[in-house]
Amino acid sequence: MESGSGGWAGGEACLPAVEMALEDVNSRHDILPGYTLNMTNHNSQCQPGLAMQQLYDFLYKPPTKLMLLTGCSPVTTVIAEAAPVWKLVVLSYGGSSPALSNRNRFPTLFRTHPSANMQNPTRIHIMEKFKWKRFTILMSVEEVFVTTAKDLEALARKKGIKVDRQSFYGDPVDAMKTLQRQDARIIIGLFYVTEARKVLCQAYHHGLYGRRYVWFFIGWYADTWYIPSPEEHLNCTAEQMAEAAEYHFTTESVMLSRDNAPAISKMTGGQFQERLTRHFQKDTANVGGFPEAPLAYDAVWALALAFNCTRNNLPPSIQLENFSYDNKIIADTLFQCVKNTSFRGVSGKVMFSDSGDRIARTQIEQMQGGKYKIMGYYDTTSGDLEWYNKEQWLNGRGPPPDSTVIKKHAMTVSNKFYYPTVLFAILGIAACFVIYLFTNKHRDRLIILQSQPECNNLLLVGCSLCLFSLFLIGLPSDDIFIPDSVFSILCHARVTILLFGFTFAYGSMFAKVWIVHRMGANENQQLASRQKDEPISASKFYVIVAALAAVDVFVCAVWILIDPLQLTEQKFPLLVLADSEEDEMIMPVLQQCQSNQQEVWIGIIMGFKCLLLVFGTFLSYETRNLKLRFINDSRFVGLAIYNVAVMTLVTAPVVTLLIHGKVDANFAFISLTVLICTYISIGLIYGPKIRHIIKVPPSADEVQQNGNVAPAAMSKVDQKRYDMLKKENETLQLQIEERERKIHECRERLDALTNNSESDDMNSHLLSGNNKQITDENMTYSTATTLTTTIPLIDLQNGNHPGQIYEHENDNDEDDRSSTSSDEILL
Ligand code: ABU
Repeated sequence: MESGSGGWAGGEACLPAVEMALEDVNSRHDILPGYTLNMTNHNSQCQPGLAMQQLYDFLYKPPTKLMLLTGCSPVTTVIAEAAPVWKLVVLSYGGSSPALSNRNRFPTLFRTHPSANMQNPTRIHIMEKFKWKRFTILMSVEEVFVTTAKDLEALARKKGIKVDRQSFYGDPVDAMKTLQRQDARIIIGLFYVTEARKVLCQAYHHGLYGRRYVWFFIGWYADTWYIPSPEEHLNCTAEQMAEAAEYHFTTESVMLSRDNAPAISKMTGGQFQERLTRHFQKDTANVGGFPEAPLAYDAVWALALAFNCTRNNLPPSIQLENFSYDNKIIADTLFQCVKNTSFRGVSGKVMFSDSGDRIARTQIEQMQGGKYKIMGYYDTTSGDLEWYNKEQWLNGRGPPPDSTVIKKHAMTVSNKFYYPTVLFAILGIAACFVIYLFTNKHRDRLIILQSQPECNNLLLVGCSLCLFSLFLIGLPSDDIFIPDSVFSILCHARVTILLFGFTFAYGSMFAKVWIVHRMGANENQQLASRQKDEPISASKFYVIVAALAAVDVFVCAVWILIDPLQLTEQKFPLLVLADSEEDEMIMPVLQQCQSNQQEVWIGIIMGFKCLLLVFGTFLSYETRNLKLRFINDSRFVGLAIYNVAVMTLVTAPVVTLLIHGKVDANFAFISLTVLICTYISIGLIYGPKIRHIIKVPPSADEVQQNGNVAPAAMSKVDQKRYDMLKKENETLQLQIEERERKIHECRERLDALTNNSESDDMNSHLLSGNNKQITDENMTYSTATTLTTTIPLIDLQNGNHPGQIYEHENDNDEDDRSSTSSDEILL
């Protein structure tokens, strides 16, 4: 009845209770009149081997025994398995093992002790009450606990609660380490009290106690069970054990009737306890088996009533004292009588189910300040929990979580990046809109007319789309949450909008350099030079942009249809919150748009765009000196293409390879690229036009239309050269006028000389010496036929070639000199 190296030391209180019951029964004349019940007892120390040896001695020594009374589960198990051999009924007051409910294995067993399974619904109910969805069972490898754990696990699974199980035999150190590794927080301990102390001590040393942990122990330990006894040599002091034991819960079947109505023994539960307490000199809280003593007392009453019933039900020829270990009649009658037992005991109503189990309520207690306080009762039959709301938690904050709370933290674009980007994007879109209105208003101006305004409008649309895509690329931001259900739509929207924006913006510029290049590269130079001045249909540009957009439409459609983008979460290492006392950790999660074959799709799109960028850059370089009248901004377009190509070809690998996973850096890089590309492109294409429209009045355009040079269509360099040559031309004109004046004077003087009646010889001599020097008043004149300077003439009338300069070289040809007068050359 007492525990040996482990087990349950219930005999300490149960033996006096049994003796009390025998005394009470034997004093009753209405029960077994003429008989006196005797008991022979042995202390099996809860060791099955010792118990079996004692059983053999016990049975083979006279007198013949009529019934067996057993204590703890391991002993009850072996005794109850063997007892049918001797046709003996076994009544257990201390066996709680659920395995004992197996009628096939233990055909003659009854018990006044409720099954340990009885507490499992209570445990599950408490888990639900405190919203714990996970717990761990720590158990000693004994059948009583293994079967209890199995039942508990099955119940938990039905309720969707996750259960881990750890078992140990003797030393719990390894199991405790595993609990620590598994991050167990709610732990249900199933073991005898000796192991319970070892577990508590290890819990103290492993830090598995306190605010984060909740322990559930079996409720039938003595109240001061956690105080270590010197002979156990635990490596923990009583204070440490008390500290670790604080706020643990216990569950145990109610074993003492709280009813005021007296039991069959004419005592109430309370009166029984008072009477029993008088047997002990020490505090009953520390007496082994004191809680189970009413069960032992009632077991004797049940036994006595069953004998009484058997005596009354046996045929007149058979007496109880005729019982032998092969007497089936008496054995069967006794079995039926025990089975039909029903009386009010000091432990409550005593009756047995078909499997021989006792039905009882469960009491839940919590240790608060070193004392057990009743928290409530659970009625297994009705499923009702009577809860007094007296539970306490360390630090006064409600129940702890059942595991480390891992809070997902979506890595979003921070506001300090998102809002400035949005602001610039809005400004950019507004600028596009204003520019469209402005150019549309001045659509009749030559500088607009000759710049392919339809194509430029596509640029504005494309830039606006690119800028708008930044709103979506920056989501989710710190302030803007995107529900998972719409994330996929967001993924597709931002990819397609950016893609089409790029195609419209870049495509419109690409179309211009392409057409300029085509015309410049035309083998028929005459046709090429004629085409230079011919208007170009907008449809040519539309076709090129539409072709590029068609590729996008095709790729996007196939992508979305066969391998759509989905929300995926990339998880990063857990972070501990520095200022959190609660059991919380942060898991950074990067929400991404991902396809199964993401790399393939990115490769196709990026490859195509890269080719376009490189090809566009090549065309821009090739056409840098070519100019078409009706694509008057081709040089600026070329510059914009260089800019877009460089920015994009740098950004794409940086974003995809180097800063992948860094949300802010990624967004900043993309948005800067988009903003710079769009702002610069718009600036280059529209800046000069707007400046010209503002500075040059429309009337100036008319003059140019009539054939003059259109300065606005020239580059700055051309304009300078034009101004310089114009000045030079004016200077030369003045010089010519001066020389003409002097020639005129010479002629006049010559005429005067002729008229002065000089001889004819003299006259003829003078007139034939065209190349000879004429000296007059210390001055020397030479004729204009000696002019050898290269004179640039600017065809001011040929307005079809703005800034075009023709160089006309007058070489010193003798033939020309003889046939052409100086006047003709200068004109
Ligand atoms: N209440 C004591 C149970 C002991 C045992 O089942 O072994």
